[in-house]
Amino acid sequence: MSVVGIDLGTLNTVIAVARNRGVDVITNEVSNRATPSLVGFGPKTRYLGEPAKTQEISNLKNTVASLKRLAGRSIKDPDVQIEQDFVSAPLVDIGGQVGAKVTYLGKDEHFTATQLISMFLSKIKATASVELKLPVSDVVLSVPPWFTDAQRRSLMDAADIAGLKLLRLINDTTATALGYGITKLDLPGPEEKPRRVAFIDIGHSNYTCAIVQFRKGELSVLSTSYDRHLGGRNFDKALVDHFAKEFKEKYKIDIRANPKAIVRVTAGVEKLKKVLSANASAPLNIESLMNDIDVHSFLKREDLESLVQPLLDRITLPLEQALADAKLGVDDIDVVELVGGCTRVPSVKDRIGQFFGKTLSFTLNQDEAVARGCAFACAILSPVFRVRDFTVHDIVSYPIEFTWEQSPDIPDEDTSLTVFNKGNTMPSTKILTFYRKQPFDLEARYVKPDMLPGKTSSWIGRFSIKNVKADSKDDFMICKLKARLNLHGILNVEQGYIVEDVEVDEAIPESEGEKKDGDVSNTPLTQTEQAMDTDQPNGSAEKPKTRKVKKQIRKGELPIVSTTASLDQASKDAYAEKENLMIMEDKLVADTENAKNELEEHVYSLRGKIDDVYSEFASEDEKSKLRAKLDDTEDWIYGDGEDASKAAYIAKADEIRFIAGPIIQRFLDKQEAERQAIQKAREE
Ligand code: ATP
Ligand code: K
Ligand code: MG
Repeated sequence: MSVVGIDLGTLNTVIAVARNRGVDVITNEVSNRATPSLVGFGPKTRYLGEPAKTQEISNLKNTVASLKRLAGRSIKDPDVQIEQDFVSAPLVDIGGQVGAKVTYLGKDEHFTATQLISMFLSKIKATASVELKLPVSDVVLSVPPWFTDAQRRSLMDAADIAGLKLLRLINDTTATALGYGITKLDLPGPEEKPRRVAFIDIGHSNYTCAIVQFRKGELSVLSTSYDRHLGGRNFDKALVDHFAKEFKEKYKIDIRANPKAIVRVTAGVEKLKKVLSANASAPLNIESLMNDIDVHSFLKREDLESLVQPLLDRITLPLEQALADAKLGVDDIDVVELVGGCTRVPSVKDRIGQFFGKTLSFTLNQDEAVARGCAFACAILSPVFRVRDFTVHDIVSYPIEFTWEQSPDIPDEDTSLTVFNKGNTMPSTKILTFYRKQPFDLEARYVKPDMLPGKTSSWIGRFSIKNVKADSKDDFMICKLKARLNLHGILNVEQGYIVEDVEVDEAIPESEGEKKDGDVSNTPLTQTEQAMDTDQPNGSAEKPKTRKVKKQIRKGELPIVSTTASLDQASKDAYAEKENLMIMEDKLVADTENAKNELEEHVYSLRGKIDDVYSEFASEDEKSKLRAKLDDTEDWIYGDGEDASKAAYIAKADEIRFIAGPIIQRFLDKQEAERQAIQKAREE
């Protein structure tokens, strides 16, 4: 079983794998260490990853980018409108979820964002299993820390549809921090001052800062802040705008009116931007951009800096926010680690360096740190792998509350309670207590819609608690509900049960009078308590003193029916079936293409060898028959056989083999005879 971490980036996806020697990044079918996060659709097949990039310019209407940023979003969301600027296929509404409209196999098709991501993940899974020569199932996938419940559930469903077992959705910067911490041998001990590191990741679309505290064997995220719309693509856009204006004046062409030209200029400026990270000026040359016009220009680094000034001005805000949330000052930060492609821009580095007033650190691989961290996280969770113990305490990004209808029997009962607060540790479990005589519903939602991306709905889920009734004495049932913000950062009411009060003997604890952690309610009727994820150790060996106390004894389960943003099992199964069908169709197309290429190669190589190495092993008659067959086959490949089936190509190859086989055999027999003669001579 393999242990795989995936950084699903807006632009590029990186796959890392944990092996006994450590974590390695693996290469794809064209030996790249990152795969374009793109899916495309064609008349015969899908294009996933690299082929989608190769086909992009000629297939704009059917190519979908920004995959993860579409997860769990709605077409009405202004954020999705922003995304449409970066996605060449038209985005559409599919039953409340955003998706893309494409032409595939000659037909109009609508695919939801979840489906599109699952297609891409299927490809990543195949890439990994080819490289590892092992089936791939267990994975850890990264997400921006600001992803909501619905966005996370969309990714989980996508992984599920792709046949992946998602062991954890981990926040990008937390993965980076894990990769940093687990490989450091010099972290402070439990009594020493912890090491505090600011991790800053600026990628293609997204900017995150996390302040993380390290001690030997553990990390705690203290704060996370972000600008959800700041990354390399915004730099590219500023440059495209600049050149669009310039080309209009200089060449009288309007690239805005030509989607292909925009994409080519975007690719050109991305390259130019990278060159400017290491050089004072750089050229931009594009042949036949529009109306047969070649464009030539260049840019100086200071021109770039003035064009992106408004973007640079946004860099400090998240840093201030991160420090404020962590209640720290710049001097409390020991190390500032930068990752993500956009942190290579010198002016970006300058701004960050000025803010912290210290030398920036680049000890992590900027492109691969997130994927490597994911692979470590997967290794920690995988049953087949042993790694050094390392505990990760992440935090809650948005406050979550439960609401419910007031019980008819309890007139002064509160009807809402904030159960998880921003900055609380995650994962986390809280037990909620309700006194009820009839079934009831809980609704979970984000408390502050303003904090959420775009116009995301604050609704998280509805949980119907069944089988509640008055007990034998017509009294309330004491209902306990286990609400958990789990390892993936999603919320569930995982369990419900009833308890009864009874009197029991209890040992008197030594730490009397401590306030129970996590008790966030002051109402007597509805309250939460921090559940223990592990048992408390009992240090004392002496016979403990006891006293009579009221205790709650568990009396039976309460069924819960949950409605969340996750797909139901039937829909997931249907999507998985459809995905498998598409994988098979793609494979058949690829196999057919291979059979055709092999046939073509066979024709060319035989034609060369008839008059060369095979010449002395064939009669003139055989030679002319074979030549005629090869000519026929070639005509067929470029004529009727242009678009034939795999079986047809194989049949043609067999026909050739029927004539060429005996000739080749004679050649091989002679070679073998010579080899044996040499060996015999040597032995004598
Ligand atoms: P995100 O994290 O936002 O989802 P991502 O992980 O795909 O996206 P990265 O791979 O970290 O993004 O970074 C890609 C961005 O970094 C691109 O905009 C790319 O142009 C930019 N970039 C890469 N190398 C350089 C460089 N040398 N100079 C400037 N920019 C660069
Ligand atoms: K990446
Ligand atoms: Mg990234």
